[in-house]
Amino acid sequence: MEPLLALEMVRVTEAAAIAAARYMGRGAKDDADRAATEAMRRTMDEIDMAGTIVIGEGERDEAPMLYIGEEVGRKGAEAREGSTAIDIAVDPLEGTNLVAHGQANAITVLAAAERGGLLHAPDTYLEKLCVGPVVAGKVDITKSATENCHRIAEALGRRVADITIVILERPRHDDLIAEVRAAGARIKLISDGDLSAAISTAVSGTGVHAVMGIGGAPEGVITAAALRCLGGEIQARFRFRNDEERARAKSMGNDDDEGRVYFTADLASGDNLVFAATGVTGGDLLEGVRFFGGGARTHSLVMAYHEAHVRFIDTVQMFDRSRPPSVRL
Ligand code: VTB
Repeated sequence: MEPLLALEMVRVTEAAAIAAARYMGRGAKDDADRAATEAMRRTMDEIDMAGTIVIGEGERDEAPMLYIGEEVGRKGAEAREGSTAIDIAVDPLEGTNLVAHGQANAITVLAAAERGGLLHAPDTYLEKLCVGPVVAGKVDITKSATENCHRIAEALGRRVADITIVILERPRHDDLIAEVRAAGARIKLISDGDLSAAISTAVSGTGVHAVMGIGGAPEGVITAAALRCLGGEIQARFRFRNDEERARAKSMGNDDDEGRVYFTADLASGDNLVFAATGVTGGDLLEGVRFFGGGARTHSLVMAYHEAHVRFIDTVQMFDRSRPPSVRL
């Protein structure tokens, strides 16, 4: 099922990217997010699968669609009985602010696996350390950022001064930023979007060697799915903002111990992992949506873990068959 599903899933992220890209620079992040979510929801129902959203836009009472527990896919109730159950984690628009301001690196993204193959992460924070395949297994989130900068540099055969760490620009990271600066590494501060940065660590040529710091937990699970497909690594620890979040984590079957380190396969354990992402605004990893008379062109990354294939997909979508645009190389 997996390779075929992966190719179907990319249609979902492509549709969401085209819908969201219409809002680029228009200062309306909620509209961009809604457009992406609606397109994702609509396209998912065209796929022959019995899917359940395990990471989505929120709880049933707070999100109109792609809420946690929502069933997606073309299969009706009866057909669902006999078909393979698929769990799906979506982030219809990672970087709503980036799109609203016309800035780089916004993506639409999802991960899927057999039932139970993705951690049901609550909407809280995770402290993350993400690296690519060459560095995987050589870092340790329980050690200092300084120590990890040295380990990353050593694994890559570089000087610390020649590695780049991505960190979300937030007051909570002031100490981390100061420490990484003192260690001598280069830093790329981002306003949003640690998920695409994390994937970039595992794709050489992006110039990103690690992601450090605290970001969203749901996105951490999707990050894990991508890094597992690419042979990279995420190490993570829950960082709850309050007791309510801690209780919620527990009720969802998670360990509420902030000391526990989750590794890549703890967050995305499935063997039939599928990952798809499409660029909305151009960035380090993917090109953004380019509109032209009669169509749009999208750039996506699609992976199936078992199949061990990583595909970059360049798609031209024609909006009007009666007036097809000329397709360019
Ligand atoms: C955002 C977003 C990240 O985490 O920062 C969010 O840009 C949480 O941080 O990509 P804030 O609450 O401080 O904004 C991510 O969504 C994903 O991990």
